[in-house]
Amino acid sequence: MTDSVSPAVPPSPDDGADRAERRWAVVAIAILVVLVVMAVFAGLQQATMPQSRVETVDPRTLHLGGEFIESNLGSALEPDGSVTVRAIGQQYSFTPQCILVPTDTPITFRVTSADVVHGFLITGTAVNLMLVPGYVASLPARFETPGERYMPCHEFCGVGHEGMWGKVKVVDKAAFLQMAATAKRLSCVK
Ligand SMILES: [Cu+2]
Repeated sequence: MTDSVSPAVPPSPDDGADRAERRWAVVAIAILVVLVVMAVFAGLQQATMPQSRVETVDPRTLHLGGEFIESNLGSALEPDGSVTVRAIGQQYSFTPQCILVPTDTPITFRVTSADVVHGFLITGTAVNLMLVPGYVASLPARFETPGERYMPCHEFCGVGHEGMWGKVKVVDKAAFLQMAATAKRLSCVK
């Protein structure tokens, strides 16, 4: 028996497909490995280096006591002259529905959600927060000119989402201070 008698094997058309298949398998496995490494890295990083400032609050007991009890919502004048605005988002409204703030004053928004994720956005400003139940969203702001602005929920939160919006009324600082002299918590809800 010699090699010379065996006929030459023609290259099978399957060979190319086989090679391409292998190449794609390698690519798919590489993608999987990258994703697993990313997931492990993100998990470890979250566990070892949590965000520097996370404030939690129990969404089930907001109405029973603590910072976000109804009587504490609205705008409060602080001893240092700044204003803290506390509000809640819930399906499908904000409390208070109309927020009153003064011009030319450092303002801190402190907002949370009583149920699902909502958005808190004041049109024409940089105020844009995500309200996640269980967490306090906080943001400093300042309004230069008086006027009325809309405050729509911009995170889809359920069937009534498009009806969820409030207003922000920016009033002259002097007028605000006058109102703050007689009421501890201010809003423009009528
Ligand atoms: Cu909403």
